[in-house]
Amino acid sequence: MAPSAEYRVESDGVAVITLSNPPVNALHPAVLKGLFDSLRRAHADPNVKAVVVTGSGKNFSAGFDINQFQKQSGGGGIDGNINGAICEVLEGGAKPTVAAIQGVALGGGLEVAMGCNARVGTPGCRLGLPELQLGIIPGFGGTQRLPRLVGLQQAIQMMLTSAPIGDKAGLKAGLLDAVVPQGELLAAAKRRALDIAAGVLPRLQSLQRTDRLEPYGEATAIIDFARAQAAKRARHLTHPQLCLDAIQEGVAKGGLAGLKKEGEAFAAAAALDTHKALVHIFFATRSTKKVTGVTDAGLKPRKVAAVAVLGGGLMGSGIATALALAGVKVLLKEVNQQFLDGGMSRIRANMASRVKKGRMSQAAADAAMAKVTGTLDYSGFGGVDMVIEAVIEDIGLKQRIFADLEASCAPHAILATNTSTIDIELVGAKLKPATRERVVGAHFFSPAHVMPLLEIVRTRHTSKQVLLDTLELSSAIKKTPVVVGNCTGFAVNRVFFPYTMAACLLMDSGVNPYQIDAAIAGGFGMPMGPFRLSDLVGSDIGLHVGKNFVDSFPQRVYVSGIFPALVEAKRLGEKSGAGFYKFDAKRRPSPDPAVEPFIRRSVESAGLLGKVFGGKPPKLSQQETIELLFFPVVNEGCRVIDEGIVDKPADLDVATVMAMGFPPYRGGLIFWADLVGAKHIVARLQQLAQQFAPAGLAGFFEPCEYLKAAAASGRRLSDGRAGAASKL
Ligand code: T1G
Repeated sequence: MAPSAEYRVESDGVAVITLSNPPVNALHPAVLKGLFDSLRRAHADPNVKAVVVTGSGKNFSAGFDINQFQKQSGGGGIDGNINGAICEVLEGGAKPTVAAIQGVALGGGLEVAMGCNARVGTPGCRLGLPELQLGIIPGFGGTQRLPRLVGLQQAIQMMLTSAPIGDKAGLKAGLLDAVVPQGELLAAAKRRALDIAAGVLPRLQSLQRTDRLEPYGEATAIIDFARAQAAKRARHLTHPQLCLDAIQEGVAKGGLAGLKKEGEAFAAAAALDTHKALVHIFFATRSTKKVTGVTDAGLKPRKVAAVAVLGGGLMGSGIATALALAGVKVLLKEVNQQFLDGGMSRIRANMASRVKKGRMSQAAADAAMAKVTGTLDYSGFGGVDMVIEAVIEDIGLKQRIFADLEASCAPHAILATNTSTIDIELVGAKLKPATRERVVGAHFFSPAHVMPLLEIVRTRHTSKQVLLDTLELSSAIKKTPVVVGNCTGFAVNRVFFPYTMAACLLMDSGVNPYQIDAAIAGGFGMPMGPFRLSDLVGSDIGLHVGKNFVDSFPQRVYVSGIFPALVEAKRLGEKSGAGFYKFDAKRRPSPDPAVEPFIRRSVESAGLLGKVFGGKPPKLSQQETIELLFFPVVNEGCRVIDEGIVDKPADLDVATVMAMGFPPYRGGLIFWADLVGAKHIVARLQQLAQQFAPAGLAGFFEPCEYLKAAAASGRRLSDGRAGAASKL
């Protein structure tokens, strides 16, 4: 159905304009034009007394059509004139207007609704201005109208967090004038519109209102506080400040001046790379579900209603929690009663923590908990659609378990392993060929009920149906899936192994690890630096996982002496109270002088200072530190693309953002690398390879063929392996 705004005049004299662009009625230019033309018709028609604007299907509107941003640079060709005029006409045109809101009214959708003289919502509707999440600011007057409807405090909160509010909060805040059941929505909106037309109810214009705005002094203090908060939370981002500029102008000089400023600030934000990066992430996150040769193969996904989880440790209980929260029946198996009790209480604790944080009610937690049944044997396994094995990383044990599963499960059941270090082909190696088709990796990230990514690892044998069903499950449990090929570390851990290694190499060259952390966290925008991350993960785990990469890719690893030394001294990180940092009772980190001797010994045994730097520790700028750590990561990312481990480069962007906290406003690893430019990355890697060659470490930096080819041809890294068949 072509995007449009449908127009009809009903017998009571109300013109109903329906925004129509399924599934979310995004405001495509044709919808906006249709809305504008319909408003003109309504105003010109003497039989029309009032206007109701609504959306087709389940939603009012999710705002401006984000696809337009990718098609046209600099704000997607938003036509300030027509859009400004729409809200002006809605607000102050010849006939009163009421918005009838079901489902979402987001961004430009809410702005259209706020242009109306009143708003009627339905239970469950969601109202918000999430533009900042896309690196822009509200552009249809939202920066001016929302503060005038709900007050600055709440308006700024809604804009800076991008979080929508529901019908109850909307009613309380004054954003909605009434909430009625879905079946009565149109009638209630029409009645209100006619009442306004008849003068029974006042015709309010949001932009003129002053009753909800805080007094000037208070308003200025709120804006100043918000500026400081935004700068602290996202110091690399300028668009939140641009949004506040527009709000401030409106407070100081009135709504019309504010609208003008909003237009300028919008254009400034839309020109930034941040905006392009965040729009890229918006679509990339939704496209990971589309996998070449799998989701386009004409198969139907089967519902996974019951899942057995093997192992109630940290991972197993987290996975069971995620499943139960989504209403999936869970059978948790452990080897003895004590371990089973431990697993069940971990799940209970996960639920309790969500209740405590106000993220769910006690009743919902109880209902989710009731989905989980414990067991010590395989007797119930015949009734499950899927098994997720999350036991210790021991190949012999896993092979025995998979043989048991082959015997106990139904022939359709998916047999998944949550291993992060073992070759999945080996896990299924002893099974019958038909069973091997049902073996897949389901790699969750810890804590599994919180982290948003699920790596689905296919082997050469995994069937398309099994992949499709696992994709379906990931949607059901609200995880973003990436389907990846089977290799050491799969996509995420493999791409990031050079990161910690490069950090150690720099530390072993005499650079202070806290300085490295500061460059990567505060400087680049990762949630934490590599040494702080190592303390979170545990140096013992890091050592164990690192060994896999050393075995698999010996020609391009750096092995530091620091990890074995820390593990031997039981400095495991946060869990033991000290690693690179020391931790207080509340697990807050601070630099630890006690780690210095370990670092000194590691620097001495590495010998890099002498071999590479002539005895003088290097003085690296923040930018050089970032490049030294991330360019080897980009290099490995390019190998992963070239080997067909990911379906498309954008999958790697989503995976690095969701699993590693790569700053989304940089667009993910490969998008960022394209902004930096393959040419520069190759030149720098070659220079580093040469510099570290005397220490036998040229291989750690040597750029791969894919990267070099892109640098030579000017192709973007995100273009993928042109013409090459997927090796997945
Ligand atoms: N434009 C275009 N397509 C959109 C869209 C939009 N605004 N919102 C969603 N879609 C597509 C999405 O790509 C997917 O497509 C399908 O709809 C279902 O979405 C002037 C400039 C509405 C809460 O930021 O938050 O207004 O993958 O898979 O989980 O100030 O989508 O099926 O092909 O996400 O039920 C501001 C963004 C725009 C809202 C639904 N608006 N959307 O979530 O399904 S800028 C937003 C969402 C703006 C003005 C400014 C969510 C959702 P496909 P979905 P969902």
